[in-house]
Amino acid sequence: MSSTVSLRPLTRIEGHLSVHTETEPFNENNDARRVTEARCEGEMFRGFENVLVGRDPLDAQQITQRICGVCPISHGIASVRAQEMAYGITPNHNGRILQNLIFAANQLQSHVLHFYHLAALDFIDVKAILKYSGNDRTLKALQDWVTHAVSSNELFPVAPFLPQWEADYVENVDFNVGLLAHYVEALNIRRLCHEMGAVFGARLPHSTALIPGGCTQVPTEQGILAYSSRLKQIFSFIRDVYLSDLIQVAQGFPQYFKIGRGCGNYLCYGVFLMDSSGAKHIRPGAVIGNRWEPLDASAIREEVSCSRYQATAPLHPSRGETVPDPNKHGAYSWIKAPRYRGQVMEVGPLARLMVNYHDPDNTAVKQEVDVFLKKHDVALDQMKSVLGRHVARGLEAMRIARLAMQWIQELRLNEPPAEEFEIPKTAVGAGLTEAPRGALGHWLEIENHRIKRYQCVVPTTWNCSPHDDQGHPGAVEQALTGISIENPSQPIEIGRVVRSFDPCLACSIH
Ligand code: NFE
Ligand code: MG
Repeated sequence: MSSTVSLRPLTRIEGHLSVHTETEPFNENNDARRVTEARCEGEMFRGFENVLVGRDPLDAQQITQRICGVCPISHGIASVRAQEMAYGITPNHNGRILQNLIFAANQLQSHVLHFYHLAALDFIDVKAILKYSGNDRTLKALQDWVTHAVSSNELFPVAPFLPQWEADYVENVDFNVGLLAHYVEALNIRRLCHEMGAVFGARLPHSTALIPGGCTQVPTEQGILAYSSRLKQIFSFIRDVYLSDLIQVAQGFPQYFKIGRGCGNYLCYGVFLMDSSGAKHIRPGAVIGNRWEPLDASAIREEVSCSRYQATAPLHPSRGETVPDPNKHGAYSWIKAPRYRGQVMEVGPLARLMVNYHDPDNTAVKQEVDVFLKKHDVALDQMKSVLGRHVARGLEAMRIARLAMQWIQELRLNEPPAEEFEIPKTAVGAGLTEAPRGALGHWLEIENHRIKRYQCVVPTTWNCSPHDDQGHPGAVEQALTGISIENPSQPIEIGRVVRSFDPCLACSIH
């Protein structure tokens, strides 16, 4: 008889993800057992797509940002891209740069958040702080906190640090305490990212300044200084702290270059407009098997056979429907199942890396990745793993910070920050971009100057999708299948695999 191991909720924020795994039976010795099947369940319906129907299209970039507090700018950008197509405009010079700068700030915030605050505690032995003998005030405060909690058995007040699962942590006090110190420092870096985004975004996390065609804020010398001074600090944190912590974790847990491979297909819509032609710094494309192909957005379908929505044939998002059916027979999740040419696709930093690496016209990314892989003796194929996803995210943070340093110098004082537009009576538009967690699309239909249809297909919808009508499990479900669990009551392996995708359930169901 197989055993079931279920975790709910699984993520440290943006909750309501449950993961259920079937494993080979555990014997009396409790030997590690392989996962034979996995199911991702999104537990809550939200309904943003339906809330938008009948509204002024200009409400969309404000309302869709509320889908999530972690990646709001991605939704704002996807929405303004969809509207720009519908209105027949592209951002002017300043509009494009300002959007890129606000977006970069939010992407950097999200990558730092993910590594330190959502994932790192899977790899840190928090109780190592009890052996700390230095004088750092923050670490001493953390030590007092943990000492009190452990001695009084009151673990709740030290969440999210304790309680934590027993696992194969690295037995080195400096390793663990160093990561804890950076966990705290990263909180400050995220504050700087939010402040940096608010310089031109007016406020964060939900920017009021994003509009179709650009931004409502004009570039000023003070703004440029305020942005650059923060960017310099963030840049050096990523280069000197984040990347070196990533390498330490990779050296401490090398087995995770072999665990959590997943479906092996990668999709990227591309992000950060380079000019008015629509070309993007991170380029779009797909890799199926090891074969690269240009992106064909007409090949996207969402299907709902295992999702709690009224059954339809698989639909392109421009024709998509969201009709909840909570008691649908055979359905086990509120997440839909997007597919590309009928294939399960992984999205996110690893997908962007793979798609850009294999893109025949993009030798720069290949060179950069090859230098890293050679230096650390990692094969490209090993990147299809838990650690590969973390490494891809870190390398990308570095690339985005470098790009932002370029963009901030390209703003033109005394030029308008946005293109003008009129809302047509009838129009359609699609906004394809990359959120921190992967490919994000908004599809919009306008009738009588109002929104008639609004559909979002979101990164975690791709990654945490349930089985489809062909019986193919989603990307995270596939990454879990085949892993071994040492201890069914402390299934840290499941947490490490799933969190390497950085799931956001608020986004995935929207
Ligand atoms: Ni709510 Fe989001 C997802 C990202 S979508 S965090 O999935 O990144 O824009
Ligand atoms: Mg949707």
